[in-house]
Amino acid sequence: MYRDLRKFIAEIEELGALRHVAGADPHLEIGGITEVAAGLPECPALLFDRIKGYGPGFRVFTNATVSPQRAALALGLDPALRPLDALKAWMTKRQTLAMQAPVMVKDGPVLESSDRGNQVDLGRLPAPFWHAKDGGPYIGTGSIVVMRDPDGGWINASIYRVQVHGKSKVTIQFDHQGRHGAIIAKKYWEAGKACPVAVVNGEHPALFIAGFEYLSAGASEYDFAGAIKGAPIEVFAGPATGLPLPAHAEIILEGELLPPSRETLPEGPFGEFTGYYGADKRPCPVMNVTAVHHRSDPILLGSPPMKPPRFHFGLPFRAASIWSNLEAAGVTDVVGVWQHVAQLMTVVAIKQRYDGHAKRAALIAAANSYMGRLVVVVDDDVDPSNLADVVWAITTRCEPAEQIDIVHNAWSSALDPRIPPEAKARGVTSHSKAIIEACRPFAWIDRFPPTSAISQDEARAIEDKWGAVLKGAK
Ligand SMILES: Cc1cc2nc3c(=O)[nH]c(=O)nc-3n(C[C@H](O)[C@H](O)[C@H](O)COP(=O)(O)O)c2cc1C
Ligand SMILES: [Mn+2]
Repeated sequence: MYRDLRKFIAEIEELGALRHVAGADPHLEIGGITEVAAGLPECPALLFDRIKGYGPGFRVFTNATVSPQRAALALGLDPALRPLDALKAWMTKRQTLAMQAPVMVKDGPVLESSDRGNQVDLGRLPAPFWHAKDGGPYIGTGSIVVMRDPDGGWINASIYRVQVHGKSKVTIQFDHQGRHGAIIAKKYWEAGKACPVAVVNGEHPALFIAGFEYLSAGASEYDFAGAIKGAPIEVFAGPATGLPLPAHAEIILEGELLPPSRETLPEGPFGEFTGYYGADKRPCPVMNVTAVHHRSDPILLGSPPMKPPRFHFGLPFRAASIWSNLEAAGVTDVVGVWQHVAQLMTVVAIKQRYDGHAKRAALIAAANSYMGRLVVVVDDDVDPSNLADVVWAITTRCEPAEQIDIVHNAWSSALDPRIPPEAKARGVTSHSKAIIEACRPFAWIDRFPPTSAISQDEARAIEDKWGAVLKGAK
């Protein structure tokens, strides 16, 4: 597998999916170009150079994994796989991953340039101002926040957004208090200490993916990334914090996260993955940055949230976990799970074997659908990754009066744009979910009118045999 982000970018270039952009403005233009590009059918990845106001060499890389092909590539899977096959391959691989603890090294390219103490000036790094109503520039949209649990000593390394506030201060935002980073920081604060912390940017894409996974407390995202990579992540001891930090990352900030009793700063608002500003500016923990390390000609990995269907990952990784949850719970005959609208809608495809099978699958999927109001179950002839097919199934196989259920007070978050402000003020972070059984009713499934469409298998065979002709080959 590729060694680091630079090698990953080189592989994308080989696939013809990289565009070089020169002269863009970090104030709204990089964000705008990124959003427009992510909406194009080919979703190109973008490498920005000669960024307005910065010297050549300081680069920003966006849309790294927004296409299914590049999400597969990042996992070391064949990018030519059909998206649902790629997700299934990941679901299967994920179940048997062998964790790999990082190895310590003495040095690394990220130490090519280091600033300490009052030399630190975050203004030298081109942190983009991504969306028009954002509260400021964000250096961390796809970066990993590293902390050590003071009790167990294990390392948490997951993604929380990082806003820049002047020369040497940033804020780190936890969506809710259950985030491992929030739990760890609180332990230091309750002991009257600041929490040593590092923000790692331009990390290996396997770590970017690991940083989004729901792992259990005590399980390090570093080990999970090593498992994906098939080789341990190489880390060195951060000179300012002693935290283990990836030697091949592009940019690393070290410092301490101050107890909120000492200082907070207003964070946000920030355009979120729902396509809204669901949460207003609010007080947020502050990181005092005491060291900045970066490679020569560093590449800042940016993964701004954008209006759906654009999403950080072109394969819906959380659908792979739900697929595993279904299998672990003993639900048989699941042929596919997918999420649309940037994970706000979950679809499960099953081959029905008994009455109640579809609802059993739906309830498990609904329980684990974060912020998603729609959960749909379809039959095995419907491709769950094809939204048009899913809507066709809903409109032809679902009698709303009989096959839609509403579950109340289910899992959402403070970022949900549809929870009324008064309810949010009362602490409401739940919503209702509609479970849509878009399957043929099991009791008379044999008498349901047959479909006139060719089967998915037939369609694939035709694509394999005639695809080149259909694409215009002579
Ligand atoms: C690009 C990106 C940005 C994210 N931003 C945040 C964020 O600002 N705050 C947050 O709490 N979670 C954010 N998340 C989600 C968390 O990274 C994710 O839920 C992770 O599993 C949390 O890790 P933890 O269990 O170690 O706390 C983001 C995810 C991605 C992919
Ligand atoms: Mn974690």
